[in-house]
Amino acid sequence: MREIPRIIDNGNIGPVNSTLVPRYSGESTFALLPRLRDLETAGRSADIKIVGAPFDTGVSYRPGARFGPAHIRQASRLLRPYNPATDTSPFAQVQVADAGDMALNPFHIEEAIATVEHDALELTADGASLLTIGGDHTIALPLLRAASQRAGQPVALLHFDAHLDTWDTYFGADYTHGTPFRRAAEEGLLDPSALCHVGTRGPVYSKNDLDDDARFGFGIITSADLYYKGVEAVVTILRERIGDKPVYISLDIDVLDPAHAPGTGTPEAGGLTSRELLEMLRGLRGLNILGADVVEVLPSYDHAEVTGIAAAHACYDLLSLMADLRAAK
Ligand SMILES: [Mn+2]
Repeated sequence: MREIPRIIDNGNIGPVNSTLVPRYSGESTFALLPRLRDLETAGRSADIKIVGAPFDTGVSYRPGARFGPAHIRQASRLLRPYNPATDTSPFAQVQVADAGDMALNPFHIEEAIATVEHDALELTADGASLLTIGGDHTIALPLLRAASQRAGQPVALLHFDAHLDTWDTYFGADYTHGTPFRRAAEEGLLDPSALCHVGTRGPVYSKNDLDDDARFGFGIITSADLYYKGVEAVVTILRERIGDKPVYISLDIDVLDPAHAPGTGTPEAGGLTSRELLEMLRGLRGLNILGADVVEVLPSYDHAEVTGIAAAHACYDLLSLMADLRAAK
């Protein structure tokens, strides 16, 4: 068999050239990008790494996010190298690679959390930026541990989600997909002056949930706020809140309305459109983004790749922001 031709632009090895090889064939890496191990075998490194975290032992309702990374990669085959919305070519600006999946113990949450933290630190030890595809939201805690350790300070957090994820425990368990940001606040990983949830909605257990959340320092832009204020005004609020602080972005796909993301673990009516989400992400250009994750994609409840495609495109716009930031430095 002949060698797979790739797009090489600005000296960076990019996706498989889909004008020569059909994009539905071959290995399923994110956006048909090269594998990290192939680059390393060739003596190269990557500026941005995409890694899968197939893990869903922390879920409280529908399971299945362990299959999210493979599903998002499959749905990402249609992504192309130039992003007209930002007028950038992320895979040419910097070297981007798919690092494969972390090997996470499905029977031991604490061990899996420790593995995510370890692997995230190892993947970023050479200064690379990391985009993690989940997996359930439990993984945000070890990813924040790694991000704040690397930053050497508590970090700002932009959290796109239908839910607060600052609950205390479920069934006495501290580490679940509904509790990562309370644990992160308790561990001092977060800068309380620069935290914001975006897209929250739906009922909570009691008003105390909101009081606790505010005590940790979170601001809230609800899904309804976005509807009434509009994307541009919300982006302005978020940019003012974050400023130039190092920020981590955690994106639960259930921030989208179930019409735009049916394949998720705890769906809530009244959510964002994928257009609103992508436009908000594009508005964050220039922020000092340390890393990001996209979580809670469940292929078992998805159909027509609706959720997978939305997640793949959110990843692409996050990568565009991260590549542009690194290229500007
Ligand atoms: Mn969540």
